[in-house]
Amino acid sequence: MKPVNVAIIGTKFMGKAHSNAWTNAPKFFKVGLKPILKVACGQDPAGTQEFANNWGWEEVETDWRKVIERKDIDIVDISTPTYLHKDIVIAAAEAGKHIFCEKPVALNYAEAKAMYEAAEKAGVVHYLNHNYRRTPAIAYARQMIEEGKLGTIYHWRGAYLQDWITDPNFPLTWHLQSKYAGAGPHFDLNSHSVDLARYLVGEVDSVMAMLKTFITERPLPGQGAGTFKAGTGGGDKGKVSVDDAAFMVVEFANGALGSFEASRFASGRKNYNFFEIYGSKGSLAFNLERMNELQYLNLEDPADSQGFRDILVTNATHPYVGAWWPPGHIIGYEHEFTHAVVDFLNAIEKGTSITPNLLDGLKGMQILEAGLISAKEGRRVKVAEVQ
Ligand code: SOE
Repeated sequence: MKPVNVAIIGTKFMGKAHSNAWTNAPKFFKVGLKPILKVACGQDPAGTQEFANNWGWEEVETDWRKVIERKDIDIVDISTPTYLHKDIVIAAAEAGKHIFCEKPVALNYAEAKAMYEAAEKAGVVHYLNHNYRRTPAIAYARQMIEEGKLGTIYHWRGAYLQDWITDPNFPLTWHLQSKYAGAGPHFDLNSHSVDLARYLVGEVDSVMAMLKTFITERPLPGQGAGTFKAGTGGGDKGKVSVDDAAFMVVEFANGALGSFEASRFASGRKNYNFFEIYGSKGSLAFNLERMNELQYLNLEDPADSQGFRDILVTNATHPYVGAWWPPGHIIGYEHEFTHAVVDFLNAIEKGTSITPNLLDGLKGMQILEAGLISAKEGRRVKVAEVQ
């Protein structure tokens, strides 16, 4: 296995998920390239050192520009909050590094366009981490759709629901400020659902959306824009500048209709990434909180015994599963990231591209930005209006 040096920028939730994936990919899958966890970069020196010790990164750095300048780095993994994506991606591309970038792609369409163009110009492999495409049940859903099992698709019904900010005293972290996050669940969660809808149904032609912020002011965080620690700002509050919930209805280019619900105010729903697809020959339903299962209804089954069946997507013949455990020994969230790293390393080795990438990010952002315009102006917006 030829070694490739990886630098990771960002050491929080996604930094951990990605570190785990870089470590596990060559252990479970046959890959031609061996990722070397070379350098971890974070803003806080002590925290970054602890992160590096725990996950096996050889060195630490606190300035991402110094990481990009290093000649020995082949891959830059961007696990930072959204507002840093554009500058890091463009700098990494110009330095000829392959790019593994977290979602949502950027703060807006213009940034996403600049990022995509820089990566294409540099000829590097670029990947945007909409990890759910690599859930085996979802990859299998795509296979079933390609085999024609659903026939003509009529409806996409998607929902991505969470509840982690229902407490009005939850602090004003970076996720709740548009200058850091771009938007609320409309970008954080709808970006995932839009990516899955594009993957499974097709391109979106027009959008109507409504966004809502329920809690408009929140306690200032104790320290730094990204901390989850409770507010200690002596009662000071700041303005929430993103949505708390974002609902959209869309028409796909192929004529199907779709709906998307994204919310951080759905009490009891932790990471409820759900969709149903209805077609002329059958239907599919998926919920991430039961991620090893795919529900399938076949309209060719006899009417009296017809109904949704639960497919346990854990056979060696299902996508990615053969590398893990015997049938029925289920897998989890973190495996999606490992699958992404495997496909990314294979793309670099073979000199091919991988999806979703920065072009998918750009196309997804075009749909999300059409949603923002629709919500603001109260009208149906053609996706192509966003340029
Ligand atoms: C927080 O809302 C979050 O971590 C998202 O940012 C991720 O993309 C999603 O996979 C889980 O929830």
